[in-house]
Amino acid sequence: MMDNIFDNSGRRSELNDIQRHLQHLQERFRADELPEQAAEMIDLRILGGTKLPVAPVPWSPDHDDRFKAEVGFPEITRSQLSAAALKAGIFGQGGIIVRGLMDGDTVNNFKACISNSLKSPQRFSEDQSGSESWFRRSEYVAKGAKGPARIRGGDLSSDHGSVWAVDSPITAARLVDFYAQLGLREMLHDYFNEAAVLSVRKWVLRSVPPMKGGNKGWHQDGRFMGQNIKSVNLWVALSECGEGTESPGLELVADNRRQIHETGTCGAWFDWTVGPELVEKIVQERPLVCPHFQPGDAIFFDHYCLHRTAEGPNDTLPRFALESWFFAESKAPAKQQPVLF
Ligand SMILES: O=C(O)CCC(=O)C(=O)O
Ligand SMILES: [Fe+2]
Repeated sequence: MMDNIFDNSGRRSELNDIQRHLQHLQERFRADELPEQAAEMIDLRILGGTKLPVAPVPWSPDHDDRFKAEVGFPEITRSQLSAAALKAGIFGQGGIIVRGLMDGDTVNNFKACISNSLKSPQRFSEDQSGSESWFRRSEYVAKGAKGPARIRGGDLSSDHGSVWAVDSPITAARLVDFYAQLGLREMLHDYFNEAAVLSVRKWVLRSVPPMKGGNKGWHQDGRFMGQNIKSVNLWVALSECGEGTESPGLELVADNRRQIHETGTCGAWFDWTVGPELVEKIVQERPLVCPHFQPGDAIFFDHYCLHRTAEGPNDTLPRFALESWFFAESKAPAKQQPVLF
């Protein structure tokens, strides 16, 4: 079927056909919530991601600098969110916190989605292409792709870990609905001056266990995604976490500079992480923050933001979160496998 319905010439019209078909499927899914519909959409989203236009699009990082008086990340509410606020937040201050981006029912729904996906027997099975509702590996995901990195030490328990959103088609379809309610497609189109896409590898459902005394690497996602991209990460806390809580939050440097720091030196654990001694130097000049997030609070940042999972020494509770990296379609990193949304 997939080969014959798209008999137009040119990438753009092919892409438009896929988008139209996806919209139709998404509407049906909203009514029926059938796993097969969700799975078919994932296939089409990844297939569509191979047809993206590559012609450069004019773009400027100019913004109105509305947050210039702030130290650290500015904070706004959901109703204040706009492309202009995002641009001033990310380019002016290195990121922007949005309080109450997701309501309580939606938070609980996605927490259940993550638990169900983590516990799905199919996640642990050799053949992951079956029709189980909560975990299904699309045939369009690059062969041999292993899924998100495991907790250090290779922990494969079902209570925590990460799952690619594309491996949980129902969750992915519900997330796309959530983005639609936010008006994110239009907002990101304004931000990038072109359509936005997601990706297989950087669209992640997370349940981070409390690891007293653990230590996750400081990193900039641009270090491994490349810098010739345009990105926005929407990270949503589904659990109360961060400073003053008992759940692992996020530590971030509020820094608007566009530079990738040296990695693999200054005491770094991995070749892609920034060593703690270098981070110590950087935070003498730029604020280090570990925001206190309520469930449903979110932060937007891009591939230059230096951050890590914050392992509090007194953590006792897991933390659920959604990580959605969006890319401008003409500058999406092919290695991450772009995905339409
Ligand atoms: O959720 C976390 O702890 C890590 C998130 C992260 O590194 C990211 O969103 O890029
Ligand atoms: Fe990251």
